[in-house]
Amino acid sequence: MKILLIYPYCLESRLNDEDISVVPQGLFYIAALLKKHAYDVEILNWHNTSNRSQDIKAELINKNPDVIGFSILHANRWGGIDIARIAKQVNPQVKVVFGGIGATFLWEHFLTHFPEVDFVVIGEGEYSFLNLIQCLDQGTAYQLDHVKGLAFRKDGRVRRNSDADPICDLDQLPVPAQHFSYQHVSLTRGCAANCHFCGSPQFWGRQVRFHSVDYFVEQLSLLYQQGIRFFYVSDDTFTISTRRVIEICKKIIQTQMDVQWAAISRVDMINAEILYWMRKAGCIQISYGVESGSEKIRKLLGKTISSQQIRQAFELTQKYGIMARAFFIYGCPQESWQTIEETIELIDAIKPLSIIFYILDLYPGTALFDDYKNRNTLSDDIWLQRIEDIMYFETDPSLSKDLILEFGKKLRNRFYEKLPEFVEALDLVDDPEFYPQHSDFFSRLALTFDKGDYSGIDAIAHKDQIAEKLYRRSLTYAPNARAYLGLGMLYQQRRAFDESIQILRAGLEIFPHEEQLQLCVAISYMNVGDYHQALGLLLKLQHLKEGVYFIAQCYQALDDVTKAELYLKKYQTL
Ligand code: B12
Ligand code: SF4
Repeated sequence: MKILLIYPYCLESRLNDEDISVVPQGLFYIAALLKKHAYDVEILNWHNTSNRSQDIKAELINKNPDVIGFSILHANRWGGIDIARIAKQVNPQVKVVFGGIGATFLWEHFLTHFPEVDFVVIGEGEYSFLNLIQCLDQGTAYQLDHVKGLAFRKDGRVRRNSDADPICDLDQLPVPAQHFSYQHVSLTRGCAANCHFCGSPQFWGRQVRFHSVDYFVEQLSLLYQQGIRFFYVSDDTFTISTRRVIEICKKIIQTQMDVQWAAISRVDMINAEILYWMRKAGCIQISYGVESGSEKIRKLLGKTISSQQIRQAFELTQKYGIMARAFFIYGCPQESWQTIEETIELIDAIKPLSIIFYILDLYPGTALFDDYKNRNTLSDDIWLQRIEDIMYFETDPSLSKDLILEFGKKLRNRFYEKLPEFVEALDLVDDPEFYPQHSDFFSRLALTFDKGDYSGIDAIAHKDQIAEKLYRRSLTYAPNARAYLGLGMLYQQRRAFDESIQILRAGLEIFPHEEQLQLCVAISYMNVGDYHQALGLLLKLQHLKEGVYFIAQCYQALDDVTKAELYLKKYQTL
């Protein structure tokens, strides 16, 4: 039996494509369990196949699956429907299963209106899907009634079996990294909080379940062996158990895994001890849901955190050289210029170095969506419209699209305007044990202004001066190849080649094998006309395409036409 697991495309493209381009972690768990039971299963990341129905058709003909499972969030449900339709045209016998958070809360809607959807797996998917596959494999239709967590059509009506029991011991699930490569990992399932805009509590339950520390670290090690060096820890609140997190951090340090990672937490679930260990073990960013500066709005959203907790968490996190990233939501019930001003005040107080601003969306499975449906006596038929989602402001006559856009503009501009001040105010813990980490922190932040996310934002003033200051701050803590390179390149851009050579040479004394430093200093030498010095360095970099290119340039400048042509030819074949 051939099983395809597909992550379908969303309707709209995003500013940050990364948000929608990653296969949900759950699909790896599901596939690993199927593999353990000797099923032929393949995962397809089709987040970018919108408008490519011919390719989709050809691929489905080629793969010829018996069952297709789609991972549905919400924004990608139409992608799932479109692909399912093509799959049914190709082979009317293929069984289509929808699963995931977006399928769970709209199971009845999908089974009522979309004949191409045969089954919906509700909630946590591993065992329900496996049981369904085993039934289909054995051809025992009557047993479908016994598959917990399954909804389907029977005798012309939609039917939902009893819910599946939550997997109490998450470690009984095979480690997906035995078969797959990915960067998103998690320790827990469930969230003890109950924010009204979030689907997690209803989907996973408010009882938090854990993988063991050993399972989690084994997963990291397997991925590390595959060459993965950066992880996204995707738990709703990774730090919910201080003991477990510290144990994990100690194991990462003991095993000398040279990794960096980002996590998600809550401002009321963080303390100095945990931050100490997280930073030591390579954590570089923690994202916190702050949502709004208005206490009134936070209350309406069910976000039970105080301004004091928010301030403390941001201060403490940044002290350890971890980027504290804030999630804010605007366009909320009772949003006004006054509440936007309160959000700005809070931003000024917590001085975050990164913010993601979202407009409040209403998702099935959330208290706010239920409230909207009840207020307007609506049914799930609203999702028959070919739209991704419904934004809260569209349901509230006191808010208009123009006003929301103005709010967003104001928030973003104010943040960018203040960002240089926030950078200036950074005050890291003065502990020599952390100096290498601090050095890494400042050089990475510098890079963000110099070449990364902030480099293209006009509203941020004096980016190259900020970057220079940060690279220099990095070097006050410890030597850092990224900082030397960054500074060397900044001087190059300013055509201050002698200074560039000086700084890059200093870097090369400490990091003699850093190829980018060698390449960069060679370019500076070329710019001051010292082609012999440049060649001396470049000839060691013949395995790099850029190296070969600049060797050709040097020979050309030195009038060695034969060698220049030789290297140019070599460059063209690389
Ligand atoms: C980490 C995370 C992200 C990460 C990465 C996600 C990833 N690709 O792994 C990033 C930052 C990229 C991200 C992006 C977005 N996210 Co997000 N994200 C999460 C978070 C915190 C954890 C997801 C996770 O790893 N869960 C653990 C794994 C094991 O579960 P899982 O993947 O859901 O799979 C299980 C089940 O869902 C089910 N299942 C899943 N697929 C399938 C398929 C089949 C066939 C079957 C049978 C079962 C099944 O079985 C799996 C195993 O039990 C969740 C909250 C949560 N706790 O669920 C929000 C959440 C899923 N995200 C949410 C949102 C809104 C978004 C964005 C739309 C944000 C934005 N505005 O751009 C984007 C876009 C995503 C998209 N394509 O639509 C919402 C979804 C609401 C909804 N109904 O759509 C959630 C629930 C948070 C919330 N505020 O409510 N997200
Ligand atoms: S927003 Fe975060 S804290 Fe709130 S319920 Fe969702 S996952 Fe939990």
